[in-house]
Amino acid sequence: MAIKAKVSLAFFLFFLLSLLCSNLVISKEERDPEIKTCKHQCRQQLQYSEEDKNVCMEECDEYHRMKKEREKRKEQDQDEDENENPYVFKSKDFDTRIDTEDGRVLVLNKFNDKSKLLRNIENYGLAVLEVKGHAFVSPHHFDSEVIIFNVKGKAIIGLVMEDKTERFNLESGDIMRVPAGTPMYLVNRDENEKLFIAALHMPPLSASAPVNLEAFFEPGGRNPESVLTAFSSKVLQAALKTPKEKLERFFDYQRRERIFKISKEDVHGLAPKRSIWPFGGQFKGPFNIFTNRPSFSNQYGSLFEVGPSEEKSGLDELNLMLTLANITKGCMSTIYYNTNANKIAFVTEGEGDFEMACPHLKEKKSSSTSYHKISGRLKAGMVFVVPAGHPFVTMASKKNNLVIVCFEVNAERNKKLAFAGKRNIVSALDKRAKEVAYEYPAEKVDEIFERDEEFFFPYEEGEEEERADA
Ligand SMILES: *[C@@H]1O[C@H](CO)[C@@H](O)[C@H](O)[C@H]1NC(C)=O
Ligand SMILES: [Cu+2]
Repeated sequence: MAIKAKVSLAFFLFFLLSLLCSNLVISKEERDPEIKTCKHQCRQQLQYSEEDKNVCMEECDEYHRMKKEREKRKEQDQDEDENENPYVFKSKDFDTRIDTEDGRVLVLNKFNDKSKLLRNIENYGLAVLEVKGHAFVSPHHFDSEVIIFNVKGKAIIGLVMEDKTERFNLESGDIMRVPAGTPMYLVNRDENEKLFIAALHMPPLSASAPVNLEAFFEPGGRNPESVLTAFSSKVLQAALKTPKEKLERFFDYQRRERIFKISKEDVHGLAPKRSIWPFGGQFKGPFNIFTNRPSFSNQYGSLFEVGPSEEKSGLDELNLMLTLANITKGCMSTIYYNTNANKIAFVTEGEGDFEMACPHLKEKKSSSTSYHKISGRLKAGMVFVVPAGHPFVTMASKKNNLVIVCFEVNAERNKKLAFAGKRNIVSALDKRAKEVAYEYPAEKVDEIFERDEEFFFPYEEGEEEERADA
């Protein structure tokens, strides 16, 4: 009996304590100015009955709880990204800059914000455009060089010079350089197929500062705005030699979105005219990434490259290389690294996996290895970054080919050095050093690292997991 009484007393105390604690939590929340104002407003509603007021105050609590939860989740996400994988970017890492019924622009900017490890590419930014059939992207310019890669679809691009516009057709695989400050517009010239464009932004030549990917739109009025509406009315009247009323009427009339559908006739009217003058205009036209033979190609995949040495590509001054890797389903690229280039990789098709070794990230738990294994699941629309010198590998799923478009910055003198395959840096090591370093007969070392295939190999995806599941 005595024991029972003690137990129930303990229970009672515990109950009291927890009641006190929960009260403490509530009063802590009450101190939050936002929830206080919210509840205050509930009490002030004259038309509310007592019950209405209570419901209203409960809603304040609920809202506050949701907000706290959201904040907590956000923090957790950030922690995970920061600590484990600053090199892989998902859709939530993109900012939506333009979002209309007929198209949108997503931007990945400020690589340095995500991690100091990405400061080598802090001056670069990536934009992704999705434009619906027969839609028009209004004329705009950037204070950065823009290198366009037409991932999919058919486009017309118009580039404005001092006194006229040059137009070009863009096909899948086309690369086009838009010099800094050049006003441009785009058209999806197909009625049904969506147009996908990836655009790398980098500082104008001989400048070096982070780019911000903010567009200067020439057309527009007040909503959406034209860059001109930032000027005072007096200045505009004088500069355009137009009376105030006429100008206001004109700007008020401008209600078009940044991206909008246009008529078939307008699309045809915007088609580039065939030039009979063979020397072309001021701009270098598009250069297709599939023009040159692939640098590597076998049944397991192909790698296409266009770099600064290709004069016709427009990349000659930019120290930039564009590559497209098409990894056959169920296959992988070799483990390799870039000697000089930092790679900004954009997954355009399929899905797969990515692994990279990085000595800069510290393991949270103590571990015998100090090369942090970075890994990530890849999906179309994702971006991953591979700094120079970091060995990495990509694998395609069994279901689909994995297509990756890469912007490789600092590409001059860059080499891709592999750890496995016909040519690899381990086999290339001189015999004496190899035997000293590996403490193994040279032929045996070569046997491990060499194989007949080069660059792309077959890969058994997820075999271990499947066996474990079964
Ligand atoms: C990738 O390669 C396959 C053939 O293996 C081909 O059918 C497909 O069109 C290629 N994709 C791209 C984007 O080049
Ligand atoms: Cu690293």
